Amino acid sequence: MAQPPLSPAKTSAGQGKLGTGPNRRPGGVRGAPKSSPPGRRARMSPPDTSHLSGESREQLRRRVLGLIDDNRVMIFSKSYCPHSARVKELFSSLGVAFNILELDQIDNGATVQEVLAEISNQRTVPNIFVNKVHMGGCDRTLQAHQSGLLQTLLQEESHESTYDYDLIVIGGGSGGLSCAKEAAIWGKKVMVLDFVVPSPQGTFWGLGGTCVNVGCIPKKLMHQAALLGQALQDSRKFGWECNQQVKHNWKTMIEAIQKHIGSLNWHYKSSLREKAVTYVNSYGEFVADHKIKATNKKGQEACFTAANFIIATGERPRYLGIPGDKEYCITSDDLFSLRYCPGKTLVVGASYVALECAGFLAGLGLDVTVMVRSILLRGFDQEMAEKVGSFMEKNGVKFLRKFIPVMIQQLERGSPGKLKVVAKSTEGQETTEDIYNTVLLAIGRESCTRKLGLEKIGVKINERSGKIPVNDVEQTNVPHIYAVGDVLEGKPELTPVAIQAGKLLARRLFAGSLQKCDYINVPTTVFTPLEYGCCGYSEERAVEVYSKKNLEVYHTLFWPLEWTVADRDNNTCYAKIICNRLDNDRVIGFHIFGPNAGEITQGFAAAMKCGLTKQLLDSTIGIHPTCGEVFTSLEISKSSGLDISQKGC
Ligand code: FAD
Ligand code: NA7
Repeated sequence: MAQPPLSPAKTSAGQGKLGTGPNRRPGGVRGAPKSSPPGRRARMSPPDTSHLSGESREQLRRRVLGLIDDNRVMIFSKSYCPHSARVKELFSSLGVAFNILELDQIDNGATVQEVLAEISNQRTVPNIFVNKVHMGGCDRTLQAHQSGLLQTLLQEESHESTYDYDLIVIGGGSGGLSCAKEAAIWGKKVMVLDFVVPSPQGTFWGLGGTCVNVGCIPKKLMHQAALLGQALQDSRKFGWECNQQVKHNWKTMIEAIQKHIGSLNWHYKSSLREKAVTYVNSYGEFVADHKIKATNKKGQEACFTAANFIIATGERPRYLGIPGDKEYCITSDDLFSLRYCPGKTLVVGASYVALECAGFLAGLGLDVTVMVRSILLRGFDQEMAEKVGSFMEKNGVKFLRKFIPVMIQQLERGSPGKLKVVAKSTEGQETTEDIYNTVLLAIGRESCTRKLGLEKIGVKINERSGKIPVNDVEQTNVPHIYAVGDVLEGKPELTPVAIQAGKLLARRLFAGSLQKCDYINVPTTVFTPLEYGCCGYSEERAVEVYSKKNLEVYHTLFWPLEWTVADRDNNTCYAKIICNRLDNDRVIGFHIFGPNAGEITQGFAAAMKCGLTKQLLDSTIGIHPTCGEVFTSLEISKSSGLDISQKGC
């Protein structure tokens, strides 16, 4: 439905100029109305939209944003409101022209008020914006006048119109794309630069970043491939007769997974196009404060400027720095599109990428060894980590503990070839040699921040880790440069975290929102053959923070119903919660090792956000027969020392 534009009363030249604080709305909303005489009332004559669809409300929101963007001083007011009158007097006394929209004098004033609440977190009037900065109401504007902030804001000149873009995002992965798309929704002119530097083995991929191409998505699909193998075995006990030899075809799996990834790459490109985000397949490097050089794969260079930048360049796998590693080893960047079955595989590393890959490769029937430098799953609850390890060991994965590789030598070329791996003990002089078809390095990841030209513009990084420190609004030490996702120092390296941080950042920058990304109690799951899901503190960390005497840990082993007929072990799956006695037995740590742990953990994470306590868990009625119900009947505390083993069903 066509709607007449809002008609703001434009006062002075006032193309807003903004800085980059979280409340600012730099850049103009394209297509928004232009100037009208000083001091005039903004006309707003659209029909009442309160009954209309979300899309029409979205149009209204854009038009409200247009008023804010195009007017140096924009006052949303009610004609009878004494506070609004005071603010108008203030601007008049300063000789500053302003624009007013009297919400009581338009049909859809209530809806505009709701939209303003979404934009600015403020429902009341007057609601004042100066040079696109949300000032707040009467009191805050008067205070800003007293402190001189208001005058400073009024004096600012606009530079934004001189930039090519309102926002340039470097990195088209989980965080970058979410931020770019959200900024475009708010009418900003946005560019995304994304470029994949091929791995040392020559692997590269399309738009979407790590998660889509070489992370979560192919990993989970390969995990599923392995689970199906297990299900085939279980199925015989349930009466399925599949006498013929069942074998797995690596090439078929890879083709199917890559086809899915291809469709996701296409989807990402077209969703950028739909939102009018400019996508450039080039490598970005800062050359000046507001200027970036983009180099494409042919080496052609172009420069672009922007008011704001987001660094979302993620990480790439680390190498060992020993003879033969880059020549002969692969990493997760190569595994998911490997054209041939890797055969007998050595996985180096013991964190979640290593164990997940080892788990699904073994599940597909391969001979797999994991070389562990120290402990499994550093940073995770160690009791759970050992359970993950021993389950994998029982299911055919070999562990070579306290060894590190020192040399990789090619014995035979081929697909796969043969590699000799020499390793040495971390505890003594002992060395070992073995032959593998494939060596997969999963020894951590390095932030892609060192070739971004950050030193040229003064953005600080942690020199050791390459990570970027930011404040609680993801702003670096250079005010117009922000960062999200895996490049951030001290934040969880997970796709949903990057997505949430990117989206909220765009809303703060361009939509007047104040909501920050909450990095506390982020749930995660290790997709090993038997999944491990967790949220909140590990037991070790909880003890460090709260001390043992203030904690109660409840736990139990459990036997999933599906495992009974399948004759699988009745004392493998395990559930544990850690409760803070000083805080009403609040659940501060949630851990589950069992089938579908990822699905289970998600719901309990939401409950923890709502302040889940042991009592609330006890009063929750379970869903029978499920694994998740075990948390509604946890009776045995660890401190009691009582036996938790399962005798039967
Ligand atoms: P990325 O998604 O890595 O995107 C960064 C993009 O920037 C890349 O496309 C990169 O090529 C590009 N780039 C880098 N430098 C430049 C430059 N100078 N110019 C232009 N472009 C550049 N997370 C989960 O939540 N669940 C999981 O199950 C999970 N599994 C994983 C499994 C594996 C094997 C790995 C490696 C990771 C996994 N993760 C998982 C982590 C998840 O993938 C990351 O947390 C997420 O992708 C981070 O998003 P990002 O936007 O920070 O960076
Ligand atoms: P992590 O979580 O950084 O873990 C790295 C693992 O590799 C860990 O087990 C390390 O052992 C081990 N490691 C590190 N360096 C070496 C060397 N030189 N030799 C042998 N073993 C080594 O990395 P991931 O790849 O699992 O995951 C990184 C992120 O990527 C993760 O957060 C996901 O979001 C995706 P240590 O415990 O240090 O002895």
